[in-house]
Amino acid sequence: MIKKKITYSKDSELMLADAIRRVAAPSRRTFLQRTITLGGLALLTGCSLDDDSSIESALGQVSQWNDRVQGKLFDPNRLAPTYPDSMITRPFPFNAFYGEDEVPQIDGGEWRLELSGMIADRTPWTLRKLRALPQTDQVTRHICVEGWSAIGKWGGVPFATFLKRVGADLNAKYVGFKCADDYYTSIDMATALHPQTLMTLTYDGQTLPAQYGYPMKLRMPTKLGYKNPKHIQAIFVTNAYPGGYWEDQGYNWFGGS
Ligand SMILES: Nc1nc2c(c(=O)[nH]1)N[C@H]1C(S)=C(S)[C@@H](COP(=O)(O)O)O[C@H]1N2
Ligand SMILES: [Mo]
Repeated sequence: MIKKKITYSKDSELMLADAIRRVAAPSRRTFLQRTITLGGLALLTGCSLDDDSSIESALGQVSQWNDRVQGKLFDPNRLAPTYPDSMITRPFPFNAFYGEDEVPQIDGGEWRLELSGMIADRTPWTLRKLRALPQTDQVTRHICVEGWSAIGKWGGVPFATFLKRVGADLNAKYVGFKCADDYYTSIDMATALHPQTLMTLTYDGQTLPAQYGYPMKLRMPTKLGYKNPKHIQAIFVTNAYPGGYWEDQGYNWFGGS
């Protein structure tokens, strides 16, 4: 069999650079631009890439393949590094898809955590009830794909404790989150059950401040910043891929750190 050699013009190289800019997280762009060639991408995905949308879908396929590999490599018992209190970054950086003056102001007394999907007891939870569960805290590093990282101290309820308590189906694939600011994301069950995955109620020993996700955020030192939802309003357990705010715009779904 004679293989047709596909050659790519300067134009298609520009299309690739453009597609990478659209789908890749900022910190990965330079890396991808240096390592991915159109020929390589075509070989990986078995498609000839001659327009914008085929390039974008090929990059998406590589990202999904990356999700599966990260999922397989994830060791549910391996702990992320922890640090002494003296290494906490002060002040801790704020980040969201909007500015700090637009942080949602939530009334903790009125707030209810809604549960749905593959969960036996879907009764909504109050903040008071969450605070009555056994609490723990940890000092870990938060890594944001926008190019910064910082060490912080988060306290709250191990998510595994909560999921077992409400009778979540621990064999389901995904746990999804809906937030008060229209942010949403989802994680794999193995990470949900990881011992350092925390339903966070405090920051540095104080009630979680508004800008860091009051009344409750999910903190996972095994995942990148965008996978850590703040101001959580609803949690659901499902086998149907739920995506996420940045993930649906091309960020890698697994998002391991
Ligand atoms: N609800 C909500 N959660 C969110 C975000 C957001 O915009 N809204 N941004 C994510 C991103 S990209 C980062 S880096 C962290 C920032 O958390 P911090 O403000 O505690 O540093 O929150 C994550 N969780
Ligand atoms: Mo981020």
